Amino acid sequence: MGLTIAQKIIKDHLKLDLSEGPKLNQEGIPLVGEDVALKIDQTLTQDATGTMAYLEFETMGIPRVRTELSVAYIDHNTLQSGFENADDHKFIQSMAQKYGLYFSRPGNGICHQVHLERFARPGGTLIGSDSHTPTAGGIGMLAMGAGGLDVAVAMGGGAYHITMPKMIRVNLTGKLAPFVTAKDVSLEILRILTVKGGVGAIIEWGGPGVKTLSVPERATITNMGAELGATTSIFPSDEVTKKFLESEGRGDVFIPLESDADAVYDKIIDIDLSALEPLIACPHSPDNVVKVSELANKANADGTSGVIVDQVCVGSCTNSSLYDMLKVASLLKGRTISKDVSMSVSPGSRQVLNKLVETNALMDILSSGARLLECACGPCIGMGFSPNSRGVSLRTFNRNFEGRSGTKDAGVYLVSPETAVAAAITGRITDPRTLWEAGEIDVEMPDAFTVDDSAIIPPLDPEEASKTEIIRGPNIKEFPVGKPIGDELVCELVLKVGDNITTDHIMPAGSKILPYRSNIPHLSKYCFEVCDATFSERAKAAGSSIVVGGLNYGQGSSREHAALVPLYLGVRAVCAKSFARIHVANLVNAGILPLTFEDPDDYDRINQGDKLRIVGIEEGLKAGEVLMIDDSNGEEIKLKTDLSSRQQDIIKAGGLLSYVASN
Ligand code: MIC
Ligand code: SF4
Repeated sequence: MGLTIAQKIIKDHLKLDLSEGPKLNQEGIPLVGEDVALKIDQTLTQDATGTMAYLEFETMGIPRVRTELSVAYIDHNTLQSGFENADDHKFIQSMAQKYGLYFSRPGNGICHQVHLERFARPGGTLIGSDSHTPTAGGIGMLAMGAGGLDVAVAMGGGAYHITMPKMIRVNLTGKLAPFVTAKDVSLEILRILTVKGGVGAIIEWGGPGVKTLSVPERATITNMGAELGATTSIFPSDEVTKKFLESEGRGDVFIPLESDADAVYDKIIDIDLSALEPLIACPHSPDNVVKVSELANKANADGTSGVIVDQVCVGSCTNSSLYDMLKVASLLKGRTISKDVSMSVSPGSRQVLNKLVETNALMDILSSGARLLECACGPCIGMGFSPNSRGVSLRTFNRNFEGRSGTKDAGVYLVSPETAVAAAITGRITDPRTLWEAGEIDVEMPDAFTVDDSAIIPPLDPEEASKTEIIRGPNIKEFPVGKPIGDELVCELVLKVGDNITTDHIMPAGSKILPYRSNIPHLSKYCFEVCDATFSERAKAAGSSIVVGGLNYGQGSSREHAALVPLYLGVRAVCAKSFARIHVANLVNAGILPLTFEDPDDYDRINQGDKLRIVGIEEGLKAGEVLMIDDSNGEEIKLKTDLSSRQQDIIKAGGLLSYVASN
């Protein structure tokens, strides 16, 4: 039996504990569902999760990172409306200097875009404290999003543990038609699989259509694999990859990589690129996908058609490559955007911005009336440029969760750059194919990029590094540490929520809250604010509590704050119908017990405010089953605990930090 691309990389990076497994098949590949320890070649952090990750790394007492390379990026918290973010930047820079990391300065670009350009390599492993780390799968790297603590452990040379995923293959045939893009491929797979469809799987893209897609286009697709809940997504490494690496002056790291012809997949999906149309994800979920033409033809009260648009944003780690920006410039050339639309453009990196300047394409963007924003996440995470009240915002981004833009009642739609520009010009959702002829988009990609790494500070040599003083601002507060779970938990059901709760619900972001990512007591005031503004106070008053959720609980971001803040507020367990991968790992790392209903209908038998008891935990962890007794009505409910033996030990120790300390 042949191997998939991901299986080949996993096989090369297995850290085998021969006494304890994992169970392997004949080809030496772990069986699906086994706990797999992987050697990690590279790590990345961004600033919104990085401050906490470095505080955690510091407690491990390791003198220098033990990876091939680790990079600390500043790209999320770049709006410095007080001292907090600037202090965190200085803290992270001093940590990078002391511990041997590269430091990418604020303004140098979004971590995923810069990493693809300057560091990612085919065949390697990467984890990042950001859920869109799989962007590097576009270059054939096995790249995964993880909680900050997992990244800290990997920086220290420790393994990264995943549950061995299933393999989903997407076969691409044909070629994208003009004005249909890689973003539409992402939206199509979201339409097919939904935001839960990738959980427990690696998505491998293959077939003859692959060679028609450039590396940045592939990266748009692997980037949005995060929205499917997939462990990661990956493309082969081929001639296109080689050319991209050469254009970055990094041809030496190229290796060819493809799946074997007889590789076995758990599921195969076929997509004919030629048959796709421009697509759009409607509020408030990335899988709420319809054809752009449907909304373009929708009748308005005034007799016109096309949903009226207030705001258009181009950028984010999904669509901010030079290719995307040149397309935008080409379509805006000689045109003016609608007077009723406010448009922002944020190039993904300084390399992209510099090229826009060199080629004069930036003039075409600016002359149209669009606003140029910094090379950073910006509006994608509510760091400025929030829409007007009840505004309709079309974004080339990857998430449109309620409230994420910073305006609770805004309606955010996800689109390609082409569809975004069409709406900016007409002021309505418009199918770009009705505005332009095929030949009208004129983009010439350079053979070589102008490489300028002056905003990336390389690691110091070990002696110099060890003299570095860590700079700590007053906003850095202690983070909570979990308690050993014990045999019985007595707790109040403080919050019962429905399906697809995102980490943006649990721990919102945005420009007002993000500066407090290293200040858990302050952050805690906003926990679950989107669902119930009284949550924080009630959880604190309850002392020991449990949260109950529906399917796919904790989807979205990798922020471990969505576990650390509930921990701080006294949450000891979360019981859901099912969990998203990174969040459940973060709960375990924090020492919060994740539980699932043996019978999902039992979700309806418990109510907010109930006094609950979870009993027999010590034995139950091993058996995979515990009993919950509702002391409010005497009901007994069977719950599952699907934890590897390592995770059981972490929970018993009261979280990963205590577990690492005792090992
Ligand atoms: C996001 O897109 O939600 C973020 C902000 O990049 C997060 C990380 C964070 O919350 O800091 C992510 O995707 O992991
Ligand atoms: Fe930044 Fe948005 Fe990408 Fe998250 S999804 S890394 S906030 S650009």
